[in-house]
Amino acid sequence: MKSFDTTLYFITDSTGFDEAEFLRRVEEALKGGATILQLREKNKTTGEYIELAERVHGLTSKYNVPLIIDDRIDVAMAVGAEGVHLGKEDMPIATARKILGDRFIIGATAKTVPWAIEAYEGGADYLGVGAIYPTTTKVKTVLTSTGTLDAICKAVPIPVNAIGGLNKNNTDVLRGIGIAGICVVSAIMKAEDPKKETMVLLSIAKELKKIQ
Ligand code: TZP
Ligand code: MG
Repeated sequence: MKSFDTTLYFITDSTGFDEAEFLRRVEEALKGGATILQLREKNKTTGEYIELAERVHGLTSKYNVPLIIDDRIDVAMAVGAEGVHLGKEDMPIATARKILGDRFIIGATAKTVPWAIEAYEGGADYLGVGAIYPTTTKVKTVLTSTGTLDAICKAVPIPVNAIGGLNKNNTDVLRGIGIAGICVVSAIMKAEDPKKETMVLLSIAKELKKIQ
Protein backbone atom coordinates (compact mmCIF):
# COMPACT_ATOMS: atom_id res chain seq x y z
CA MET A 1 0.00 0.00 0.00
CA LYS A 2 1.29 3.40 -1.03
CA SER A 3 1.55 5.74 1.90
CA PHE A 4 2.79 9.30 2.03
CA ASP A 5 2.33 12.45 4.08
CA THR A 6 2.47 15.87 2.40
CA THR A 7 2.43 17.92 5.63
CA LEU A 8 5.83 19.45 4.89
CA TYR A 9 6.70 18.93 1.26
CA PHE A 10 10.23 20.08 0.47
CA ILE A 11 11.00 20.75 -3.20
CA THR A 12 14.68 21.07 -3.99
CA ASP A 13 16.48 23.49 -6.29
CA SER A 14 20.19 22.91 -6.75
CA THR A 15 20.75 26.29 -8.47
CA GLY A 16 23.73 28.08 -6.95
CA PHE A 17 25.02 25.17 -4.86
CA ASP A 18 27.79 22.73 -5.60
CA GLU A 19 26.67 19.14 -5.30
CA ALA A 20 28.15 18.53 -1.87
CA GLU A 21 26.44 21.60 -0.41
CA PHE A 22 23.19 20.74 -2.17
CA LEU A 23 23.19 17.22 -0.75
CA ARG A 24 24.11 18.53 2.70
CA ARG A 25 21.09 20.85 2.63
CA VAL A 26 18.84 18.05 1.43
CA GLU A 27 20.00 15.85 4.30
CA GLU A 28 19.53 18.64 6.85
CA ALA A 29 15.94 19.06 5.66
CA LEU A 30 15.39 15.33 6.06
CA LYS A 31 16.84 15.49 9.57
CA GLY A 32 14.51 18.39 10.30
CA GLY A 33 11.46 16.32 9.41
CA ALA A 34 10.45 17.03 5.79
CA THR A 35 7.70 14.48 5.22
CA ILE A 36 8.10 14.15 1.44
CA LEU A 37 10.76 15.44 -0.94
CA GLN A 38 10.70 16.40 -4.60
CA LEU A 39 13.82 16.60 -6.73
CA ARG A 40 13.19 19.43 -9.18
CA GLU A 41 15.82 20.01 -11.87
CA LYS A 42 15.16 21.98 -15.03
CA ASN A 43 18.59 22.25 -16.64
CA LYS A 44 20.16 18.82 -16.34
CA THR A 45 20.68 16.22 -19.03
CA THR A 46 18.83 12.97 -18.50
CA GLY A 47 22.06 11.34 -17.35
CA GLU A 48 22.81 14.12 -14.88
CA TYR A 49 19.24 14.06 -13.57
CA ILE A 50 19.44 10.30 -12.99
CA GLU A 51 22.82 10.57 -11.27
CA LEU A 52 21.64 13.25 -8.85
CA ALA A 53 18.34 11.44 -8.28
CA GLU A 54 20.22 8.28 -7.29
CA ARG A 55 22.21 10.22 -4.69
CA VAL A 56 19.15 11.98 -3.34
CA HIS A 57 17.24 8.69 -3.26
CA GLY A 58 20.04 7.26 -1.12
CA LEU A 59 19.37 10.05 1.40
CA THR A 60 15.57 9.96 1.33
CA SER A 61 15.60 6.18 1.77
CA LYS A 62 17.77 6.56 4.87
CA TYR A 63 15.09 8.80 6.41
CA ASN A 64 12.17 6.80 5.05
CA VAL A 65 10.85 9.78 3.10
CA PRO A 66 9.28 9.29 -0.34
CA LEU A 67 11.22 10.77 -3.25
CA ILE A 68 9.18 12.42 -5.99
CA ILE A 69 10.83 13.33 -9.31
CA ASP A 70 9.64 16.46 -11.06
CA ASP A 71 8.51 16.22 -14.69
CA ARG A 72 10.17 12.96 -15.70
CA ILE A 73 8.62 9.53 -15.31
CA ASP A 74 11.63 7.93 -17.01
CA VAL A 75 14.00 9.35 -14.40
CA ALA A 76 11.63 8.33 -11.59
CA MET A 77 11.45 4.77 -12.94
CA ALA A 78 15.21 4.59 -13.56
CA VAL A 79 16.09 5.33 -9.93
CA GLY A 80 13.17 3.50 -8.31
CA ALA A 81 11.78 6.74 -6.86
CA GLU A 82 8.46 6.58 -5.06
CA GLY A 83 6.71 9.04 -7.34
CA VAL A 84 6.59 11.72 -9.97
CA HIS A 85 5.14 15.24 -10.12
CA LEU A 86 3.50 16.36 -13.36
CA GLY A 87 2.29 19.75 -14.55
CA LYS A 88 0.17 20.78 -17.51
CA GLU A 89 3.16 20.67 -19.87
CA ASP A 90 4.24 17.19 -18.78
CA MET A 91 2.83 13.75 -19.57
CA PRO A 92 -0.95 13.63 -18.94
CA ILE A 93 -1.76 12.16 -15.53
CA ALA A 94 -3.92 9.34 -16.91
CA THR A 95 -1.15 8.30 -19.32
CA ALA A 96 1.43 8.33 -16.54
CA ARG A 97 -0.88 6.28 -14.33
CA LYS A 98 -1.28 3.72 -17.11
CA ILE A 99 2.48 3.37 -17.47
CA LEU A 100 3.43 3.52 -13.80
CA GLY A 101 0.68 1.44 -12.22
CA ASP A 102 -0.99 1.95 -8.86
CA ARG A 103 2.00 1.80 -6.56
CA PHE A 104 3.65 4.94 -7.85
CA ILE A 105 2.75 8.27 -6.26
CA ILE A 106 1.63 10.73 -8.93
CA GLY A 107 1.28 14.38 -8.01
CA ALA A 108 -0.18 17.09 -10.19
CA THR A 109 -0.14 20.85 -10.32
CA ALA A 110 -3.60 22.41 -10.48
CA LYS A 111 -4.61 26.05 -10.57
CA THR A 112 -8.36 25.78 -11.14
CA VAL A 113 -11.17 23.54 -9.92
CA PRO A 114 -11.80 21.88 -13.33
CA TRP A 115 -8.10 21.20 -13.71
CA ALA A 116 -7.98 19.71 -10.19
CA ILE A 117 -10.94 17.43 -10.94
CA GLU A 118 -9.37 16.33 -14.22
CA ALA A 119 -6.10 15.47 -12.45
CA TYR A 120 -7.95 13.58 -9.70
CA GLU A 121 -10.00 11.63 -12.23
CA GLY A 122 -6.86 10.88 -14.22
CA GLY A 123 -5.40 9.20 -11.15
CA ALA A 124 -3.42 11.87 -9.30
CA ASP A 125 -2.66 11.05 -5.65
CA TYR A 126 -2.16 14.63 -4.49
CA LEU A 127 -2.27 18.17 -5.87
CA GLY A 128 0.00 21.18 -5.52
CA VAL A 129 -1.90 24.45 -5.83
CA GLY A 130 -0.35 27.89 -6.29
CA ALA A 131 1.45 30.13 -6.48
CA ILE A 132 -0.14 31.58 -3.37
CA TYR A 133 2.48 34.38 -3.30
CA PRO A 134 4.93 35.59 -5.93
CA THR A 135 8.00 33.40 -5.85
CA THR A 136 11.69 33.97 -6.42
CA THR A 137 12.15 30.35 -7.47
CA LYS A 138 12.52 29.95 -11.21
CA VAL A 139 9.08 28.89 -12.27
CA LYS A 140 6.50 29.74 -14.92
CA THR A 141 3.45 30.34 -12.79
CA VAL A 142 0.60 32.70 -12.06
CA LEU A 143 -0.93 33.48 -8.69
CA THR A 144 -3.77 31.34 -7.38
CA SER A 145 -6.13 32.90 -4.84
CA THR A 146 -6.77 31.32 -1.46
CA GLY A 147 -10.44 31.22 -2.55
CA THR A 148 -9.53 28.91 -5.44
CA LEU A 149 -7.31 26.86 -3.13
CA ASP A 150 -10.22 26.43 -0.74
CA ALA A 151 -12.57 25.46 -3.60
CA ILE A 152 -10.07 22.87 -4.86
CA CYS A 153 -9.72 21.37 -1.37
CA LYS A 154 -13.50 20.97 -1.28
CA ALA A 155 -13.73 19.60 -4.83
CA VAL A 156 -11.35 16.63 -4.60
CA PRO A 157 -10.87 13.90 -1.96
CA ILE A 158 -7.05 13.73 -2.31
CA PRO A 159 -4.44 15.73 -0.36
CA VAL A 160 -4.03 19.30 -1.58
CA ASN A 161 -0.92 21.32 -0.76
CA ALA A 162 -0.42 25.07 -1.01
CA ILE A 163 2.73 26.26 -2.80
CA GLY A 164 4.45 29.44 -3.83
CA GLY A 165 6.38 32.00 -1.82
CA LEU A 166 5.49 30.38 1.48
CA ASN A 167 7.71 30.85 4.51
CA LYS A 168 7.41 30.78 8.29
CA ASN A 169 6.02 34.34 8.40
CA ASN A 170 3.24 34.29 5.82
CA THR A 171 1.12 31.14 6.18
CA ASP A 172 -1.71 32.82 8.11
CA VAL A 173 -3.70 33.22 4.87
CA LEU A 174 -4.00 29.41 4.82
CA ARG A 175 -5.75 29.19 8.17
CA GLY A 176 -9.04 27.34 7.99
CA ILE A 177 -8.46 26.01 4.46
CA GLY A 178 -8.51 22.21 4.20
CA ILE A 179 -4.95 21.78 2.93
CA ALA A 180 -2.96 18.63 3.62
CA GLY A 181 0.27 20.57 3.90
CA ILE A 182 2.58 23.17 2.44
CA CYS A 183 5.24 22.94 -0.27
CA VAL A 184 8.36 25.06 0.04
CA VAL A 185 11.49 25.52 -2.04
CA SER A 186 13.54 28.58 -1.09
CA ALA A 187 12.37 28.83 2.53
CA ILE A 188 14.37 25.67 3.24
CA MET A 189 16.82 25.59 0.34
CA LYS A 190 18.21 29.04 1.07
CA ALA A 191 17.86 28.97 4.85
CA GLU A 192 20.90 29.66 6.97
CA ASP A 193 20.05 26.54 8.94
CA PRO A 194 17.90 24.26 6.74
CA LYS A 195 17.30 21.74 9.51
CA LYS A 196 16.01 24.33 11.96
CA GLU A 197 13.90 25.99 9.27
CA THR A 198 12.38 22.63 8.36
CA MET A 199 11.51 21.97 11.99
CA VAL A 200 9.80 25.35 12.31
CA LEU A 201 7.88 24.91 9.04
CA LEU A 202 6.81 21.40 10.02
CA SER A 203 5.33 22.64 13.25
CA ILE A 204 3.54 25.49 11.41
CA ALA A 205 2.14 23.03 8.84
CA LYS A 206 0.91 20.70 11.61
CA GLU A 207 -0.76 23.62 13.33
CA LEU A 208 -2.49 24.69 10.09
CA LYS A 209 -3.91 21.19 9.72
CA LYS A 210 -5.22 21.20 13.30
CA ILE A 211 -7.27 24.37 12.96
CA GLN A 212 -9.25 23.43 9.84
N1 TZP B 1 5.04 25.91 -8.45
C1 TZP B 1 4.30 26.96 -8.10
S1 TZP B 1 5.18 28.08 -7.20
C2 TZP B 1 6.59 27.12 -7.25
C3 TZP B 1 6.33 25.97 -7.99
C4 TZP B 1 7.29 24.91 -8.27
C5 TZP B 1 7.88 27.48 -6.63
C6 TZP B 1 7.78 27.68 -5.17
O1 TZP B 1 9.03 28.04 -4.69
P1 TZP B 1 9.20 28.90 -3.36
O2 TZP B 1 10.67 29.18 -3.30
O3 TZP B 1 8.73 28.07 -2.21
O4 TZP B 1 8.38 30.14 -3.56
MG1 MG C 1 6.55 19.97 -14.65
